[in-house]
This record gives sequence, structure tokens and C-alpha cells, in this order.
Amino acid sequence: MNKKVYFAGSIRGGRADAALYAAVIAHIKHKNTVLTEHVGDLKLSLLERGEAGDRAIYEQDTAWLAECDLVMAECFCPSLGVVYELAYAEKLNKPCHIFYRRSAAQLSAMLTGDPYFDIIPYETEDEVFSALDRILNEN
Ligand code: 6K6
Repeated sequence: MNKKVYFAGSIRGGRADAALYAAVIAHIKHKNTVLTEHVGDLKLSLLERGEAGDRAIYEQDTAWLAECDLVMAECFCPSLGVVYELAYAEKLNKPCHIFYRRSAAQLSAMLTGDPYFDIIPYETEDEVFSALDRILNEN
């Protein structure tokens, strides 16, 4: 089944992993829909505000969180926006899958301590893709 995926990744929190976001988004898009493609935009600068202001970004992103079937978040770069989105999605009872690079990132206890979240440690991009396929093929 084609699922609507809300992919969350750092923007103002830092773009060190932007190429990974782009690869993950391209992978998901083979068979599913990604509502938040801009997160993988490699040309996006840290100060980018887009054509819309912050209020419009908030309105659009919370509408997409309400519309999506599931949330996938990459948490290598600590991002206030991503953590906000995860808490918001939990309130909406959306399934939330959190990826983080085992050797490079320490997740907040507020994420790892919350049994609602599916936490997926990885080391290689291939591990990310197989976990994504498993999740997207469920149900
Ligand atoms: C225009 C083109 C690309 O980005 C823009 C403008 N900025 C944003 N547009 C849409 N969503 C955003 C934007 N800035 C942050 N977000 C949301 O917050 C995304 O869904 C990310 O998952 C998350 C990143 O938060 P920060 O705190 O790292 O910026």
C-alpha cells in the first residue's frame, strides 16, 4: 500500500546529514509518498526560510503531521524542530520511527525513554534502507 510518510530531519539544527536525508527520501519514494521532500534538499541553506514565513511552515508541517500515515525521523543532528514534530506526532498517535547512528549520536533520554517510539540504531546506509523496507512493508 502506498503510505504517506512524514520524513523529519534537521534544517536549522545543522545540515551535516542532508545527503543521507536525500538518499532516504529517494528510497521511500520508489513505492510511497514523502510529504516533506524539502528536508532532503541539498541546496537548502541553514538560514533558508523558503518563500513562506515561519508561521506558514508551522501550519503546513502540522497539517502534514495530521495527514501522514507514519513519521520517520533521523536524529544524528540534534534539532529542536524534529523533536517537536515527534512529540506532536505522538499526541496524534502516528507511528514514529527514529533512526540514529549508533557510534556518532547520543539520543535524549526523553526519546529513548519513551516506549511509544520505535528507536532504530544503525551504522550503514544499507541498514537504514532495510529497516525502512521492513517498516513500509508492514500491514
Ligand atoms: C524552504 C525550503 C526548504 O525549507 C524551507 C523553509 N524551512 C522549512 N520548511 C519546512 N519545514 C521545516 C522548515 N524548517 C524546519 N522545518 C521542519 O522542522 C521540518 O519538517 C524538519 O523536520 C524540522 C527541522 O527543524 P529545525 O529546528 O532543525 O529547523
